[in-house]
Amino acid sequence: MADLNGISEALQKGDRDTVAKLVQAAVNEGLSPKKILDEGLIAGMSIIGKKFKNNEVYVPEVLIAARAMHGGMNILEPVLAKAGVKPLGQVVLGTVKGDLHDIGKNLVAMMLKGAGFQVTDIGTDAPAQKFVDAAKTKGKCVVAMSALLTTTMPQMAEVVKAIKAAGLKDVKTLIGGAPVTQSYADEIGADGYAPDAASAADVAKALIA
Ligand code: B1M
Repeated sequence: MADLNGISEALQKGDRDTVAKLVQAAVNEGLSPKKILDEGLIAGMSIIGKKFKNNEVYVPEVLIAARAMHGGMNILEPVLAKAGVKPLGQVVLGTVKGDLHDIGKNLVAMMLKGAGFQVTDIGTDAPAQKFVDAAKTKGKCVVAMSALLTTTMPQMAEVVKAIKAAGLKDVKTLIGGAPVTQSYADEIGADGYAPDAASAADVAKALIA
C-alpha cells in the first residue's frame, strides 16, 4: 500500500533513498502522480518550510530535504508530464546584476519547487534584460529577484521598470533578500516582498492566483 506519509517523513529527514523508493512504489501501484506530489513530496516540503520560518530547522536541513525532494521528483516528473499535470505556475528567479550571492536564492527555488511551481533559475549577476527575456518565454509568471547587497538592491527597481517597459502585463514581481524590505518593494512598485524562502512560496502563490 502506497505510503504517502512515509514519503513526507523521509523527505523531512532528508532520506533521499527512502523518498525515491517510496515514490517509485507508489507510482508502480498506479497512484495518481498528482496525489504523490501533493500529499507526499509537497506535504513534506511545506512542513520543512514552516519549521524553517519558525527557526526550528536551519539552512543545512532545508538543503538536505531539498535533495531528498529531488530524489522523488526525478521519478515523478516524467510521470507527471505523461499525465498532463500542470505546475502551479511559472517563476523566473535570479540574483540581480552585480550580486553573486546565491544561497538564499537557491533556498527560494527549493521552496517554490516544493510548493509545485516550475522554476526557471537564471542564476546570479543577472541583468534586467535577462529577467525580461526569460519572462517573455513564460507568459503568465512571477519574476522573483534576490539581492544581498545594499549596492545591488537598486537593480531590482531596474528589473521592475524593464518589465513594465516591455508591457509584460501578466508578469508579477517578487523581491527578497537580507537588506530588502516591504517598504522598499512599495517604493519601487514590486508586486510582492517576502522576508524568507518559505514566505516567498506563499507570496508567489498569492500573486499567481
Ligand atoms: Co557576502 N556579504 N559579499 N559573500 N555574504 C554579506 C551579504 C554581508 C552582509 C556580510 C557583511 O558585511 N556582514 C555583506 C553585505 C553588506 C551590505 O551590502 N549590506 C557582504 C559583502 C559586503 C560582500 C562582498 C562585497 C565582500 C567583498 O568582496 N568585499 C562580496 C560581494 C560579491 C558580489 O556579490 N558581487 C561578497 C561575497 C560573498 C561570497 C562570494 C564570499 C559569499 C557568497 C557565496 C554564495 O552565495 N554562493 C558571501 C556570503 C556567504 C555572505 C554571508 C556571510 C552569508 C550570506 C548567505 O548566504 N546567507 C553574508 C553575511 C550574513 O548574511 N551573515 C554576506 C544565508 C542565506 C540563506 O540567507 O541569502 O539572506 P540570505 O537569504 C534569506 C533571506 O534573505 C531570503 O530568504 C533566505 C532564507 O529564507 N531571501 C529571499 C533571499 N533572497 C530572497 C528572494 C525572495 C524572498 C526571500 O523572493 C524572490
